[in-house]
Amino acid sequence: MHRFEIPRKVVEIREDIKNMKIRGAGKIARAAAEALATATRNFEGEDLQEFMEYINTVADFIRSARPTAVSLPNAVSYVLSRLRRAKPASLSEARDLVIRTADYFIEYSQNAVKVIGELGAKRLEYGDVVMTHCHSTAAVSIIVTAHKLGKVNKVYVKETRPRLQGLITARVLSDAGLDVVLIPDSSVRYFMKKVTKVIVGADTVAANGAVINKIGTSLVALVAKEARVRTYVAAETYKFSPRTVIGELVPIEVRDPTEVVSRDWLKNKPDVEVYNPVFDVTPPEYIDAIITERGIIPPQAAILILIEEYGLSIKEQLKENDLLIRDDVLGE
Ligand code: RUB
Repeated sequence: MHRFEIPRKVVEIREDIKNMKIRGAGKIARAAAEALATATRNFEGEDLQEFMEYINTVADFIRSARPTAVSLPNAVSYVLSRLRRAKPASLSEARDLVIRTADYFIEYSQNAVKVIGELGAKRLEYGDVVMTHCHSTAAVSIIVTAHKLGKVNKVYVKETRPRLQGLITARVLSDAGLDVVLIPDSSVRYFMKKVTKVIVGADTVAANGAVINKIGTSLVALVAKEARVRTYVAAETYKFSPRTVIGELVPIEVRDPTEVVSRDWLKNKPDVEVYNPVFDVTPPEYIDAIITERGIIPPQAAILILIEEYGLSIKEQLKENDLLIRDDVLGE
């Protein structure tokens, strides 16, 4: 139960993230920033202290929508840590700051995806055939930019069970003029011999360069390594997880079994356990480079991005930025 009433629009944004109407780590981050701005516009009180408590309540509420993509808590902390550090003297100053910072984050994020497209396209060669997994806006940005440069024409898109995000990617890439082959997830090794580069997105990049992305990503990277095909990860820097520096593990979301089989099937076969983890971890050894808006880095350099962002005293920064894990935030 919250002390403050959460505005309806903010409740809707959280619901949309939870039920994946808003999905993909970048879009989730932008929606979180938007939720903070919306909540600020809807604040009806007149007291600064009360506003600070209110916005923290909204932040906790939004952060708990989905557990795996670190872009969600990072976006919230981006706005709130700046608010706290600015020590606003009045309510209107505080409101203005939240709205401006949230808008800035959204703009930064959109621009980052564009820059990643441009940098990533440089790594592709004329005649490359790409394989991708799930639907990543950042990965799509690279493929489409490379296509516009005449470098890539053909893409193998994995359907990505159980939620079939591959169908979104197939549609977007086909609309952009690429030759798209939609393939079942289980056929990745069959098709890898026709592929010259793998490009995927990320929900979270750990301090050691491991990448957490849609379940099945680690298998694509494994098969690509076997076939000596390079795997590139497209990830904005707000997908790097500061908490992993102090040994926190990235929680892997487990979703409802009805995403895998029908409710009737489950009812008829109650003795069968259906388990639906929706992300997996690709170790850094399977990744050739991570393409960020600040440059292309080997996965082992992930820690440098985190130090650049949070400084060397990461633990203190985590506390200040409210990014230390809090059980009450992840629970329902
Ligand atoms: C989406 C997914 C995407 C990353 C990156 O999972 O794994 O590859 O979030 O996407 P879900 P983007 O569909 O469960 O949210 O590059 O768009 O941020």
